[in-house]
Amino acid sequence: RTAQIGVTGLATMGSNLARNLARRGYPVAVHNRTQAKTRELLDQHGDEGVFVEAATLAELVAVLERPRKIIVMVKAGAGTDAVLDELAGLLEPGDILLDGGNAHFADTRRREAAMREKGLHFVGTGISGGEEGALLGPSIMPGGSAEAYEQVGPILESIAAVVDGEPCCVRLGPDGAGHFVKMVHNGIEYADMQFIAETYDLLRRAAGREPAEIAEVFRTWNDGDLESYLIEITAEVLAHVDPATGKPFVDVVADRAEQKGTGRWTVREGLELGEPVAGIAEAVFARALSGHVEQRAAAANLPGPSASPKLGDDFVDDLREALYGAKLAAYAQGFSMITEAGREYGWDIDLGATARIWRGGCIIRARFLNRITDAYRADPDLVNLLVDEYFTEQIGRAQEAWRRVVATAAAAGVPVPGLASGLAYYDSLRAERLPAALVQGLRDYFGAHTYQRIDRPGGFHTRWGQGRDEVEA
Ligand code: NBP
Repeated sequence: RTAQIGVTGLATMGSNLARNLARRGYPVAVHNRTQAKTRELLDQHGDEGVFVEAATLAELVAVLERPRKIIVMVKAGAGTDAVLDELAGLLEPGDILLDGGNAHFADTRRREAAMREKGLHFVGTGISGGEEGALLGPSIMPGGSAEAYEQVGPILESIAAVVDGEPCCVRLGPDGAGHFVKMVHNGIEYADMQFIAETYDLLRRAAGREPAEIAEVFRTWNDGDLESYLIEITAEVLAHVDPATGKPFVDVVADRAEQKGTGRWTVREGLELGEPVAGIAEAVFARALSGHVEQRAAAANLPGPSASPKLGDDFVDDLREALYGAKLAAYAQGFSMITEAGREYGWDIDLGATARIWRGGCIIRARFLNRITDAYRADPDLVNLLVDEYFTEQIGRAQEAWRRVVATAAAAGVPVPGLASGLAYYDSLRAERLPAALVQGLRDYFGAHTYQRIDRPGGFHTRWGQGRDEVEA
């Protein structure tokens, strides 16, 4: 028996992707290092389509139609390299390998180059949507040659989520482009969750509302501009009551947020590229701080504000605006970072298409992504999302309320690093003059690092210790 496509690595993601393919009518060859998992998949779901069992990678290669197409869905890192090395020895020029794991884009660039040397195509593919997405339709972010995409694109598009008749899958660019975009997607996911958490905290601690009431607030917000998967599940989680204790679930969960690392990758890469992804960074730092149990316990008695601020009547509406404003700022930061990476690595990523394929299947799926697509369609060279006419109007409308929220949070002693940092980004962007001029002056004073002037070209240095005359550098 032959199969049209193969999947190796049949843990949660791989087995669900294989089932998705089989259900769409593709005969799919399945392989897993531990064969018991392959058996289990076939026993439980073998009737959902045509599966061809492969006991070894050599068997997997043997049963595939040419050019062979194999999706590698193993744990990212050394496991991926091991599987790719073995497969490279078995495949023939023109065959296509897809890595659907959460690979770092630099690894993807390295692997793509190595496979290309061997005449093989390598498509580094970001896949978002978790277990359910993999089975029912994820958001798929492939990067690789146009030639390879011609072969695998139609298959990927047919198993992806669909929004308004369009598949949430598009070729984003060569080599690491797909995994880069997936990384930024995850970074934005971190930021989104942090803003939501801060908003909850303000409703809880500054406004004194109970989790069940706050769930209602989020449910209402999900009908407006904020409509998104994360807002929807926030209402679900907040409304949940712990069956063991009868307490709100959110009150019995340890308040230490963990991370697998893609948020950290985004921030590290933002630093390398000189991109101010502050919203994502604050989200990563907030998780890190939450885990500092010992320091938090030691600091628990540090003084806070002596009186609670009086909340305006529209506090809840203000919070909605602040959350929306911060979210827009974080997306602007993420898209700017993708643009800059495109310049650095020679990709030409279509930002409108990026927003379009995030509308369904993935964790940050949201209604307003349509607007981002529109913005980049209207002007593919938009320098920053916030200067698009629609978003200027939106963030302009939100900013007064956003300021009130950040001020109230500071007065109440409730930390809002994400909301505050987003506002600082907004105000920095729009500032006519930044105090960076003073920083330049200081750098020139202590280190003769030179500066540029606003009135003539060239580099200059002031002889601070010797009469303060200015010389050309
Ligand atoms: P895991 O990340 O838990 O990986 C388990 C799979 O990797 C098993 O099939 C395992 O085989 C195989 N494997 C390992 Br571990 N080392 C191997 C090696 N040296 N050689 C061959 N196979 C090896 O699975 P997952 O949660 O399904 O995720 C798969 C990929 O998808 C990961 O890169 C993950 O980051 C990414 N991803 C996950 C999600 C999600 O929601 N879980 C979402 C999006 C992307 P065995 O059965 O023999 O141990």
